[in-house]
Amino acid sequence: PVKAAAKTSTSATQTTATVDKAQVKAFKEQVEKHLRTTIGTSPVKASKLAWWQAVVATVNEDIFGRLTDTQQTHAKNDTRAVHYLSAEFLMGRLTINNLTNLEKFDVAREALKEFGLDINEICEEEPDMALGNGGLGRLAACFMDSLATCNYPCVGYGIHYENGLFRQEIRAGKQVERPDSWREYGCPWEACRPESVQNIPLGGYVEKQTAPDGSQCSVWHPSSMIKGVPWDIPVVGYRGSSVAILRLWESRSTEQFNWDVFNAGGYVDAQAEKSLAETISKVLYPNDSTEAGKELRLTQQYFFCACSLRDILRRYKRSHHNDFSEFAAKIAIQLNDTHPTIAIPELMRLLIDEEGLSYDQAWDITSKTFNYTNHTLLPEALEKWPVYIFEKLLPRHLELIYEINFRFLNGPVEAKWPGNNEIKSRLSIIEEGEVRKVRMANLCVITSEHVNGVAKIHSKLVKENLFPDYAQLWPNKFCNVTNGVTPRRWILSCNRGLAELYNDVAGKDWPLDLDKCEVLKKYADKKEYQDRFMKIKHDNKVALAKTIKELTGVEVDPNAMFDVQVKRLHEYKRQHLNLLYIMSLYKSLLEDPDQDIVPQVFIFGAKAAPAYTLAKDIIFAINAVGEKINNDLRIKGKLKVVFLPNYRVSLAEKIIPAADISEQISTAGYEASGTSNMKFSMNGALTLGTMDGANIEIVEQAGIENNFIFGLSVDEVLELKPRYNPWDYYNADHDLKAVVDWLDSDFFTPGQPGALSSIKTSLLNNGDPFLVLADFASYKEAHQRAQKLFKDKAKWARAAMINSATMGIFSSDRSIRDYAENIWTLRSQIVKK
Ligand code: NBX
Repeated sequence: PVKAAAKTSTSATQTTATVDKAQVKAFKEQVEKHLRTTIGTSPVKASKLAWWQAVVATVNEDIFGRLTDTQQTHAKNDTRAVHYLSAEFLMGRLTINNLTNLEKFDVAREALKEFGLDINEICEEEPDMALGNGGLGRLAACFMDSLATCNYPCVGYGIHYENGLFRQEIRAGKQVERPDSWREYGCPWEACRPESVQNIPLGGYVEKQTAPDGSQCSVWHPSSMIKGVPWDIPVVGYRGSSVAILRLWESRSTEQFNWDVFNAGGYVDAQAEKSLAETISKVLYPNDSTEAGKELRLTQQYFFCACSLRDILRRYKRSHHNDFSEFAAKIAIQLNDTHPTIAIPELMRLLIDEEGLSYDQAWDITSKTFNYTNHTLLPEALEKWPVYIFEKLLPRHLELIYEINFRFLNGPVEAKWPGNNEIKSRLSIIEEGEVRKVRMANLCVITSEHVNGVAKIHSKLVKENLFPDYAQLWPNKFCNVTNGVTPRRWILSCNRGLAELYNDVAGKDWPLDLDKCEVLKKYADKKEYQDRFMKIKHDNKVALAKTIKELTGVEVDPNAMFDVQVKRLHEYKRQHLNLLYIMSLYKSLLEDPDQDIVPQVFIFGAKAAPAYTLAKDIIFAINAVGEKINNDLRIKGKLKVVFLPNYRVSLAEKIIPAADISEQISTAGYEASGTSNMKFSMNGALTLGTMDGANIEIVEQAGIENNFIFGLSVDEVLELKPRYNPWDYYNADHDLKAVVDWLDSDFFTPGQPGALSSIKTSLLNNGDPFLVLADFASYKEAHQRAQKLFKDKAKWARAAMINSATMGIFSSDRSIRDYAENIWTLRSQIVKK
């Protein structure tokens, strides 16, 4: 049984809106009905988990009706639809978001209050759906919200991982990974769809056959079959517009699975292989920037693409039978990075081998269907699969890839650059060498109608630096769609105080048209509004301070400046630059404890890929430095450093609304876009960052004078890089030298000298690949500007308000409309009730 909540949790999440009594009563009755008849308990006995499940069952009653309406409307009109293929969807929790989008949050809150329950506490029972690593996966989730809200016919396709991104624990300052079994007790949002199960062939060999007319054809004899079971998660558009579907595939073994082995008496072997089939959707690979080249990973990619394409073909054939002439007019497929690239040869194979089309017909359709979004320029992140893995798993697909490549090199490339073998080897899908490899990005570019980057600067670099030869061949193929984030989750649901302020100044439609928020600029000089804005921020900081205390035991002062860096841990994101600055600040405080500095709390959250040793060392260093600083009485609490374990979507929702400073400090040219930068700015944090990714567009909107920009530009980085020597910076800057050397001592790790040395080694002996030392002085200076402004409450409030007010273009609705207009040529469809 759940005790009555002493008081409803934080003031930051309260609204004063009056709530319709009859609706509250009805919601209450529904929850109680579900508690008894769906969950099988009663109000006196129910655990918090049971209450949450009953709330979900109640909300689902609303959702499923709208889902049917949406699907019927689209089927009736035979609408063109986009199919968003992504190996990751980082959905987070759905309850508050769905209630918000159905405009039932206040009703639900009041109803639960009448049971003596706090809605926020009940919703804490929901596990995060963490089926993604970071920005790329979260972008897919924001896009689903916008697709549904803007009424675009769509399906999201992905993998139903049994285990999402690992749960991070911090033990003795170090990251420890634990499995994340998010649906151990079932997920009440999802529905299994046995009627749409698919069987996917794998392995085996290709037999060449000669047809009676003398032509050659290939027959694939796979060695096994895997069953793909779809799970549907409804995605509710804001104000109940349409309900989109996210369909995630779970792998199971089929009865056919290695039947031969089974019959030959290999009972045990067959069972072992059965578990192999079920391994495919077991776990999300936790790397956010490198490809290990693992067979299982390629199998995952192929598995979900093959299931999704069969699903798409099945639906197409329902209204078009075997006439494929309309296929490209009805179906757009977006590839979220190269992870679903194998869908390209799979569509070719289905059309040729299963549907009987010619190669040319199949290519014509395929090359009009796909589009590709690039999310990274990091060379180590560009997927390349050894040819021998393809030979083993997907021999027929390899054959088709060779054919696509042959026709490309001898067609357009030969026509443009006759006899130029150097260009051919650069543009080839196959990389020659000791281990021959398939370059997935090349296959994407060759096949896709459009290739886009995710921020202006990134798209420019994709075109000019990553694919310059392709850009010469097809200049119009390359375009930009700047990322966005959904204001429903990232303002309305997570910052109710700010949402109410916008309701008051901009009217209630701002979540559908974020440009409306710009009116707040008019109030940015008015004390009354500045006070209100900063009171909202303060309340959010009080709430976060409580969370920090619960999670880390560290006490922080909500009046201090909250400086936040939350994102995956990577050298290019430069958490260690932040750390070096904190150390230098600490050092100066030790030298002069009475100096008048702004009290500051540095807040970190970051997961490191389990095999990324230096990233893990940086996490350890942040914790070690924090431990020392937080317990040093000499500095009188002026400085605190906290590392919040297990950073994830639901934690971001608590952190972002409470930030004063948003650290976006990647080496210019390396962060494709960034998306938390947008969320922070919307919630009134000032960006302290480099001219990289979407930071550039953020300051274009909010004004460079309202943010703290520092460091080398993209051009300066490109110019410096070849002649860069970190020792020059180290030797020239006393302060920098002192903090770098500090890493070598045992000052922060008593009894363990050298425990932080790997960071120094990477900065000096390994060449400091991300120019941390080159940007240090400029970074320090930006922090000084930030401190100075923070002391002037009115000026700070004004800058924060202008940031929040000018983020309209970073609504993911704008991004989705850009895709719909420029890439998918997709029209929205009003759903009939
Ligand atoms: O995609 C991120 C970029 O780093 C961000 O700059 C960008 O804003 C965001 C959305 O466009 N990339 C990213 O998150 N990549 C991955 O998570 C990833 C996952 C698996 C993998 C490679 C990269 N094999």
